[in-house]
Amino acid sequence: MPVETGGSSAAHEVIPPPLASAPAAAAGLPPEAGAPEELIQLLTPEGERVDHPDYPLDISASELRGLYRDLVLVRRMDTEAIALQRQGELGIWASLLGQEAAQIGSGRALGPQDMAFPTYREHGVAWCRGVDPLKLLELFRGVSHGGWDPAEHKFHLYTIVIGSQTLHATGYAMGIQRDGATGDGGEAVIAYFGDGATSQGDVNEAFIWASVFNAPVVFFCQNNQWAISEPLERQSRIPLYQRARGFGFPGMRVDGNDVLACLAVTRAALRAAREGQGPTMIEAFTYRMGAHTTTDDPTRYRLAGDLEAWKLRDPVERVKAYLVRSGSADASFFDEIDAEAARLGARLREACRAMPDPAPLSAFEHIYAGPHPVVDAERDAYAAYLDSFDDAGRDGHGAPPSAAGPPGEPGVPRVAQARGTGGFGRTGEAR
Ligand SMILES: Cc1ncc(C[n+]2csc(CCOP(=O)(O)OP(=O)(O)O)c2C)c(N)n1
Ligand SMILES: [Mg+2]
Repeated sequence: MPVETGGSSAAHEVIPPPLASAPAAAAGLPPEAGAPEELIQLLTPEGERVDHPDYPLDISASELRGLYRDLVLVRRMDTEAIALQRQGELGIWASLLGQEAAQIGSGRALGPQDMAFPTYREHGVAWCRGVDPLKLLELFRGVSHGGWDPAEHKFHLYTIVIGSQTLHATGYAMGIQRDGATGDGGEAVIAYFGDGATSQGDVNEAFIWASVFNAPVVFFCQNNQWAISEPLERQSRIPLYQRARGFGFPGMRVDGNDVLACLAVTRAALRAAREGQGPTMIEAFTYRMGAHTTTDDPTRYRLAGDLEAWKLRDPVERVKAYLVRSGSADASFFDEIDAEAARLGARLREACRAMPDPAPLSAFEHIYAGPHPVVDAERDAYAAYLDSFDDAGRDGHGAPPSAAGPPGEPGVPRVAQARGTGGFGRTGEAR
């Protein structure tokens, strides 16, 4: 049956369903998740532990409780960040709601020596790498250029350019391969990206380089079914994980809402990378429960019913159910975690509001490793603009810098005007 989507760019278009989709009802997933034998699951949506012959996982009750704590705390961080954005404290936020298990499972599979390359949504992985959530808020508040030291946390800066981090990760992986830093207990690399990113040239190039050079990199794709308003059907005619085979390395699909399956499969793929078996692609089959970012309104392009179905596959609730079912946690444990989440929320709210504004001219720092004439010209123009306010302000005719653009041609973006003062070629393009 053709499916009608209401996507902004595909309104009223009829899109046939993807090929090769056997029912996955046994795994509690929609038909497009594929046959149960192609979906790796260790914990069902009802919180029942199941075995998979290729991915045995021995996990203690205390480790399980630790994963639950991670899931709850990153969800709380995300909820606070959305609220802070709505209150005008953050410029924008990209929610991870629904993707907690994919991020915590894969993030906890990493060793301290491993290097991770995220997109802009990997708040759960950041948590696993020991990045203070406040550092993420700094970035989305626009008061820092990045927020954390990638070398200290072995967690690269967030990357907005879709898919480009897969090339960075592959290059890095080829580097550690040449340094002899892999091997037993050695380093491996993981690159995160979305379903939409798989259509990017960069990602396909990264796959080829990683494959032919046998680079120690795991490609972890969170298939959350949407690339802003573009549905998965617009990215691929086959399940995404099957793409890996065409590039010459293994791919597998894991229940992305199952933290145990994500942990076990990522561990195995990292081990293979360390041992010299080259790259693996993991497709974590999940769903973006919220908007693409706080600037987006998903009710314009998707059905409320889909959301309701995915709520039943919640990644946090199934771990809670299993903890209770297996007698691994009691009510006091859940109360403690809730109280810790409330404390985290309060700390984030207070500290976010108290963040000092950066000096305006610091926006021009760290653009290039050394001085650059275009940047120098832009900085000088902006400094002159800021200086102009003292006079204007004294005359009582000034407006605060945040409410007005610099003097110049009306209707021309500020950046283009600032560039214009330097007289460099790109000015023409910008105009
Ligand atoms: C090279 C590039 N093209 C377009 C965009 C605009 N853009 C931002 S997010 C996005 C969708 C990405 O979808 P997906 O890879 O599925 O990741 P998700 O946001 O769902 O996590 C697009 C097209 C961009 N940031 N970079
Ligand atoms: Mg997506």
